[in-house]
Amino acid sequence: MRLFYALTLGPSQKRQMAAWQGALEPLFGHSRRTGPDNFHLTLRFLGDVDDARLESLEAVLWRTAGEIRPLDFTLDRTGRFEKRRGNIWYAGMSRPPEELLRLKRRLDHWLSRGGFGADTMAFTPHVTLFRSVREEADDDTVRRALAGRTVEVSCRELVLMESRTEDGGVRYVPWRTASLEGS
Ligand code: 3AM
Repeated sequence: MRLFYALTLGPSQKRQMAAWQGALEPLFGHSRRTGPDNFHLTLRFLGDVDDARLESLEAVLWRTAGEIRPLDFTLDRTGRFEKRRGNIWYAGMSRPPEELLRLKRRLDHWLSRGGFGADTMAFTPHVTLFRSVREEADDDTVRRALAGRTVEVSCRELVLMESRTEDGGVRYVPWRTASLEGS
């Protein structure tokens, strides 16, 4: 099973992300939008996992969620990751809350204790909007198109998500979900 840990967005936040895509799409050449149900914030990508390790990953989910309080963040900017086959554009945050950074640290801690190693990638909390962007507008044009929109997100759950390839597309489906219950 192909898995990753993530925070998910509610229906209203997903609609607002789709509105960001609507505002930005005319500025880009050919690109691929994240599907309306697939918006999420990845905390740690695992890749294909053997069945024998699923129980440990579930234990990491419960342990981490038990330590972290429900958290809020504001998506208030866009950013991009440069990729050879076309850039990724995302919604990001100017000020990631401390509890989100702590969540990432504790998740990595328990994964490392469980023998899954350290994360090799720097943590840039983001919600992907577009992939394979080859022609893009300059930052000012993008900012103007978004006209100061922000999206408030409240997270109450940590999700171990399955990435499924279906009919040529990818669908993200929660496999296990744990309430954030830290105090
Ligand atoms: O949160 P985003 O959409 O940026 O890009 C993939 C997606 O992240 C990322 O994991 C999330 C769910 O698929 N991903 C896919 N393959 C990856 C890899 N080999 C990867 N992240 C790191 N390494």
